[in-house]
Amino acid sequence: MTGEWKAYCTLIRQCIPAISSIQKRHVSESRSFAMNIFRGKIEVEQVFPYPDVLSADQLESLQTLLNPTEKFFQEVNDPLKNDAIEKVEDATLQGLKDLGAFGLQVPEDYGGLGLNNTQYARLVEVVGAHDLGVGITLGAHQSIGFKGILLFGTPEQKKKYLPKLATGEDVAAFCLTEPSSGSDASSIRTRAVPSADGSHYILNGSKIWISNGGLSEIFTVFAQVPVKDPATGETKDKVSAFVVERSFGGVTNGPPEKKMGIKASNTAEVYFEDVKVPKKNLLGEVGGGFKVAMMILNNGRFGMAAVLAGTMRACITKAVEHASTRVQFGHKIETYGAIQEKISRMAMAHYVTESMAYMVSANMDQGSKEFQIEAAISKIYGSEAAWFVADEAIQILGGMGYMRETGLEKVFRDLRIFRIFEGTNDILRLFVALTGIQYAGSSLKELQKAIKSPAANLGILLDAGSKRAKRMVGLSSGQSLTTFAHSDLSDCANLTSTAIEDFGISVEDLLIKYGRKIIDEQFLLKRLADAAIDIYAMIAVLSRTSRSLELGLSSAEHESKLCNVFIGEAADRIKIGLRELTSSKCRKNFDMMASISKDLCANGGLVQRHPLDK
Ligand code: MYA
Repeated sequence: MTGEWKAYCTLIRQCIPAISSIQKRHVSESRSFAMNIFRGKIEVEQVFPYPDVLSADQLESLQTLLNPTEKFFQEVNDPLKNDAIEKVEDATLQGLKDLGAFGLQVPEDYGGLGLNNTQYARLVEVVGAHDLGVGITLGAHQSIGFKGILLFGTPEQKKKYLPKLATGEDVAAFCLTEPSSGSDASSIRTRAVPSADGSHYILNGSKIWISNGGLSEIFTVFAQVPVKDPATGETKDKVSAFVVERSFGGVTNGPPEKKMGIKASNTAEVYFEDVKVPKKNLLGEVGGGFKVAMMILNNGRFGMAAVLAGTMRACITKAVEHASTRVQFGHKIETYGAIQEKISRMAMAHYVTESMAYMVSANMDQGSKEFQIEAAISKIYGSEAAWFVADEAIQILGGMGYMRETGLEKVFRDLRIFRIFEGTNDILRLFVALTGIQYAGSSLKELQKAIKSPAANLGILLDAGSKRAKRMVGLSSGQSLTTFAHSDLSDCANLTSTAIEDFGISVEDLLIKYGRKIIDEQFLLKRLADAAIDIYAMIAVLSRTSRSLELGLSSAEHESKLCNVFIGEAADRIKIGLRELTSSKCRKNFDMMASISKDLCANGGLVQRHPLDK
């Protein structure tokens, strides 16, 4: 053993108790690309080749839905009117129901359109291009409102509820958030206690900011339920999920909230007062409600990326239309570099979002169970990219962009919430970083076991040792994406491979340095998440562009330009971000920022004296 390798083994041994506590459960080998980059490993199964899941028949049936949906949004739906009256016009709502838009993923047997995730993504893109207020009405209903019944419902629950939900006769809502429980979802106070005869639960509590709260007949409600631990005999409250009907009695709602955007969608408080919920309306297992909530949210998040890809497409069309007709200083503004940079960056942001949305939806359709990091990344990236694109579109249109009639002003207001709901981007960044770190921690634990009995685990040790040794002398571990990517993109493939390797090393170093305490290092976790997001963006565009080149698509050359610029810049961003994880200058700044923030909070606002004050 070399001295450095010995030192490494010692470090691993020292930090194992800490790593064990991060890794709360056994994490089996994952096929998820995003999960594996935390181990510095390139797992291509879900990303190369770019997944193509739709059969010719599925594509054809999708097309037969796309045309009428597009026509409906162009001819019937009036987004500015919906926004002004703060509801979706009744005729529009009925039209959407007639189109089947309330039951896109409900199996045909229950009266829905039976679309898979990829088909759903393509249809909601159309909605996103026209009216996000309508999108939230439809999304809150099916993306989260009754998704629990689809995922976890018993055959009886499905039979009872899905047909009316699919037609839109019944509208659904997802009731998780409470006044004292937002991001900290497991801290809800709404409670359901079993009745004396055990036939039902009595539900009490209130939920806030519930999309469709004032329109719904069916609610997926999360509540604390006393659960006895069979091992200890101790009773503790655990979150459980229920399907609650308004008709049970005791369910009421507040008035529609006044919001910045998505005004056409209904948002209201929902109150549950001594609601008798039959036992058979439990969704999933007693005490298993937190996982039910998380799975519903995981399953819905890719839809946001898809819907927002549609929004970006529409914003870009408006911006390009203006740039190619508006003349200033004697030339069309599209000829100026300042505008060209904006348009190309908007196109890249859209390309990444679209590539992510369809990669995640395809992985889900292929039966992957591990897409939670990817789905969270697509939501974070999509919501920030759409904000950027709408902002730049307004900037390109100038004064015209600021006017309500152009439609961008509404889009901008509508978009703001996407960085907040379905998990704030801040909390999702922590989720991405910590979930990945937990997975990486499990591989270090394996290594520690191997160190204890080296003879039996020579393979693991040699592999880890040789990777480490190669890194120490500045050599790559040898994993490369060049064999998977199109040969025209080998530079991009190399940059992506290097980024993954550097990322894995950074995660390992952080784990060794901080152990369990990494959980409290949010300045670092944010940077780690940003790098993970960029890496997933890189792989999504690398894979998609490779496919376009392979197929000889007419847009392949253009896509190749998007891919090259995006990956080149992302690689630089990652280097900077990873350097910040170990930089003492950055550490000083993080500490100082923590202190600045404390000063403000203690002072109730800004601390410095006004420049005019003596
Ligand atoms: S709905 C409200 C949205 N609310 C949220 O998203 C809440 C955000 N908070 C959380 O997600 C959790 O509380 C966090 C964890 C992540 C902070 N997948 O100790 P823990 C497991 C699988 O870390 P906490 C809305 O906005 C974890 O591994 N598992 O938990 C409507 C652990 O397992 P184990 C997960 O610190 C908007 C256990 O849980 C996940 O308490 C309307 C405990 O973990 C996960 N994600 O918090 C939108 N997270 O014990 C409309 C945790 O086994 C939709 N775990 O180790 C529009 C869509 C557009 C479509 C348009 C259609 C037209």
